[in-house]
Amino acid sequence: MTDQPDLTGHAGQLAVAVAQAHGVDTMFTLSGAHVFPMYDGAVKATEEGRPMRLLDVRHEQTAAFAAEATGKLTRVPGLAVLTAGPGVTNGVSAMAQAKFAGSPMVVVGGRAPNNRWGTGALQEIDHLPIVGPVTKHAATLMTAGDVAAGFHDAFTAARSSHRGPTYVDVPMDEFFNVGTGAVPVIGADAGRGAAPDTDALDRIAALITGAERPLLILGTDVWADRADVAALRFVEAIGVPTITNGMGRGIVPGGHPLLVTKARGAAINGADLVVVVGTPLDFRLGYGIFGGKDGTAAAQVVHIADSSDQVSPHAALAASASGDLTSVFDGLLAAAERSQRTDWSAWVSSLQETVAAAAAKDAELLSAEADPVHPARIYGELVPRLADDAVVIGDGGDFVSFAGKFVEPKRPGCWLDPGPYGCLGAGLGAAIAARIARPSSQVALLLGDGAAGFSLMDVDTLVRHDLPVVMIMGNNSAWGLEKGPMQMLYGYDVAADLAPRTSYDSVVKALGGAGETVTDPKQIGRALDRAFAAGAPYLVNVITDVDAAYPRATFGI
Ligand SMILES: Cc1ncc(C[n+]2csc(CCOP(=O)(O)OP(=O)(O)O)c2C)c(N)n1
Ligand SMILES: [Mg+2]
Repeated sequence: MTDQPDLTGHAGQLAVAVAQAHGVDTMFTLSGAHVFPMYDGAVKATEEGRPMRLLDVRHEQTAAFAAEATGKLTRVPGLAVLTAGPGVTNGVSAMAQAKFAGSPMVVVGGRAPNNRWGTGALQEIDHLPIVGPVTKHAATLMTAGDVAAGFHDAFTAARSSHRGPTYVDVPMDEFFNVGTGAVPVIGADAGRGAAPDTDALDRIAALITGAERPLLILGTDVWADRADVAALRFVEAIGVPTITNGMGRGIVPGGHPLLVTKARGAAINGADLVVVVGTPLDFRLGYGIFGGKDGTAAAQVVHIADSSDQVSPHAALAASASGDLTSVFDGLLAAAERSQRTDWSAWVSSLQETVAAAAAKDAELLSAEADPVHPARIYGELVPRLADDAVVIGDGGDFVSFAGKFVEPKRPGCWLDPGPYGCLGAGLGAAIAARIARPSSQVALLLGDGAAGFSLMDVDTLVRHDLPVVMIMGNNSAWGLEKGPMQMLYGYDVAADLAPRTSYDSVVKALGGAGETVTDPKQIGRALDRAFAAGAPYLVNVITDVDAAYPRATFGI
């Protein structure tokens, strides 16, 4: 970092200038006097020819989820500005979600003034003990003079691997005060991780080339660390079958012969070596135990992460490495090319046969004529209508699990799910962020009817800011992902039903958008065409069969 000459202005102006230096162009917020200086900073910067868009929403969770999604999509920290007290506490779930998913974002909080602290000022609460556990860095900047350096620290921590949410607040009296500070100049290499240990890469390359049935799993951090291109180069050069998850989806594009996500069970249970890159060995990956069923040996496991503290300590590992993931893939490829590798053709073709069989089985569900509609049919209609650069966002239970099965992104950075924190309600915030980050792409938000209740009022934000997105609802009139498991465990369910066939499209219309209810599977395609052509926020409310639950063997716990 080199510094430009010092800037003098009120603390909001300093904060906005530092955010802009880090590449931020949008501030997600909901009004509160404690953070007015941030708004005035944005207005003044815009007047001076440095535009900072103010995107005001209807619930702070939406602002914070929009910032999280911006971080995921652009790989530049998203910025949420939340007023003191309830504004900040309403953003806590999104911060926790960002911590779990390694999403770069900065939350700026208001704070009761220093000169009244301890005397009972409005919303006087110390936020740091609340946000500390859900952020990677949290600080109160006590004077206007601390703001430029404090914001730079927050952005730097958010964007450096392992990425995550950071938090700063400024006491209200100091926020309005004038200070001086340095505005940083951020280099192209900002946030890049450490160089990986070459001996570790040599050991891992030897494990890979010597394996008989290797499997590679690519996760969110491969995308976040900008290693998606190097990862695909590695996969194609050595020909290793690959599964992707989270933001890793699309790195090996849907339909690629080495993408074996649809043969997940066969791949995981049949592999003798599993190399996991850029995602924790958590519940989504069986806590790092692969195979070992029916008396067969479990696979050897290699874990590679963007930073050393992300290597899962609980798993028995044959090897591990950490650091900048582009260097990891390039280093592994160079080492692998120096040695002879085992012939994997039988392993790869058996997985490809399993993929083909699974795809054929999917095709039946994707064209299901059932009445009420089977949720899979919605994807049968949606997937052929998606362009390669479409952004698909999931917010729901079973309905989104079906999407994970049927939507295989063609490009990385185009799939947003809540990640391991699994928080319902991120949908509208993520859709707002996607519409801004990818102005010429389709944005498809998949909503469960339950999930929609958390954030549907923010259709108002889409309307006010002219942000057309297509919302597609699987409306089974239930919290389906809880109803099914409760039935399985108890033989009955409670607290799992929602009002039948609610006309959520009418809610969207009342807020100034458009939409329709669909009950006939044959009408879904035409409804989607109208939605994508509408140029306005549009909800296709498809009434689906509550009994068509996503098939699950476990509760994921
Ligand atoms: C904030 C939050 N509250 C509760 C849950 C627990 N939960 C997970 S899935 C689910 C049901 C979602 O229902 P819906 O969005 O209608 O999707 P469906 O499963 O019916 O397709 C619930 C309540 C959660 N993940 N997040
Ligand atoms: Mg539902």
